[in-house]
Amino acid sequence: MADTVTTPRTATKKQVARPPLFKVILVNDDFTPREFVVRILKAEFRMDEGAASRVMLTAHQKGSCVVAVFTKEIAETKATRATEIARDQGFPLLFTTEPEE
Ligand code: TYC
Repeated sequence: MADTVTTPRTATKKQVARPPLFKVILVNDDFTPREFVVRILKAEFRMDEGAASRVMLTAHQKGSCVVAVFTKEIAETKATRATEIARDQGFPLLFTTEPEE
């Protein structure tokens, strides 16, 4: 009896904890200069000129554009910070966040 070995009937799979991700979204407006949008994307989201210009143009033409994806707190911090920098310069530029499906 002491030697009885049992094998589990169900396979257990290791769950890797993956935090939910949030998108930072650039919202278009009619007032913020294109060059300023590109400058903020480069400075706050470490994008190069080409990537920043493409994201800016997509938001300009479609109304909004996903900038990047982060964990919740980082996405919110970056969106708030970038929006505040624009406010400080007198522009209504807005960055928002939303959960990734
Ligand atoms: N639409 C602005 C303009 O024509 C430029 C702009 C682009 C503003 C993207 C915001 O998220 C934005 N000057």
